[in-house]
Amino acid sequence: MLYTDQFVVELIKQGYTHLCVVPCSFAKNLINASINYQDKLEYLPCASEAVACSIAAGLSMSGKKPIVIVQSSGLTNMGSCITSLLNPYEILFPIIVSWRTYTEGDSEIQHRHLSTKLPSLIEAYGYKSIILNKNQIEVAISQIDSCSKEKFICLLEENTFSDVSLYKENRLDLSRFQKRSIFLKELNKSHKDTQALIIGTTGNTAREMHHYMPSTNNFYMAGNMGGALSVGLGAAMAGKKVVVCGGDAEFVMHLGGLTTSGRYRNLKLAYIIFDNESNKSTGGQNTYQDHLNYLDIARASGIPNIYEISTIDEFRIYLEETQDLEEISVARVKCSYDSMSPRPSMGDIIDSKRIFLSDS
Ligand SMILES: Cc1ncc(C[n+]2csc(CCOP(=O)(O)OP(=O)(O)O)c2C)c(N)n1
Repeated sequence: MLYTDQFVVELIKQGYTHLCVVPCSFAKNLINASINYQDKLEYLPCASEAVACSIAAGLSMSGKKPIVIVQSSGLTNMGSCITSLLNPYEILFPIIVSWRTYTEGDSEIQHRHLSTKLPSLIEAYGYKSIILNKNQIEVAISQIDSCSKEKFICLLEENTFSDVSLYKENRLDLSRFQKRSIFLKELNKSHKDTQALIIGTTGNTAREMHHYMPSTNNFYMAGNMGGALSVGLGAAMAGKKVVVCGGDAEFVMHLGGLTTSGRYRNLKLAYIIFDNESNKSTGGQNTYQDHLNYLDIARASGIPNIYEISTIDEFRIYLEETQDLEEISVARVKCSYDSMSPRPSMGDIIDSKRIFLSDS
């Protein structure tokens, strides 16, 4: 295992300037150390992997030394940037991709395909993959350095880095907000015995829905981060009444889903952004999105009904008011989170697709 703090100090010594990151739980310790050292090596939390790659390209062409850190599913989001920007312009910088694994029967079905195909995807992009050395920092650093000279992408395996906790000043205090599970239980009450289709976004939101919303018609979208609203838009256009449960990191990943939705106001589509200010699913890293006004963005995208919620009483009023609404709405619910989110089984995740075929 690599000693994480020493690894980051070594990156600073080698002159690296920026880490462009979309979090992954496999890279949690490296990301925590990067956040802790951000005064020396700028930590750049990015809305999507495509954004991370483009920012790094801009930095690199301007003489800086960025590194991109993403997870395997995020490498697909970077495809256009890699093939149509990095390749033709010969822009080289280190890209570290956490290699998500899969064992048969595992519920993390979103990682099944790339768990074996990742090296061939990398090859199709015109790169070779190298597995980041887990034992010797000098070797690992020289592998990272080699990515600026040749077309290599570094694969990060689980347990490569030693444990690192965020410094106190980098930890979020969400104690003044109610947990997301409290709101989900309320949603379960208000939507049980209805035909509404409830779509849960990638990560802990869908998992918690499985646990706290046993009486509703739920679709658990394990992967495709950022796509929940667009899936909901499709279902609503097919005539369904839909509630989409999203998150603050998920909201920004494919923001175009919101701008597209705004064009179609007369649909029974409610989008609830559970804003816990963090990527809870990948270790609780701050999303650093204080600068965003989620509801102003929704309004400016053409969404006619907007709700700001931070208590369970406000949530109950919102649920009552929107019960028979036949227009798109967006609600932002300020919340904290439960420390544990039990996973649904693989069968429950895959079977949840049949909800789309039931009458509504
Ligand atoms: C394309 C892609 N990039 C990164 C991830 C890893 N990932 C899974 S959930 C998640 C964070 C989601 O954050 P948010 O939507 O705020 O919900 P929360 O985790 O707080 O429940 C991330 C980064 C992913 N699944 N897919």
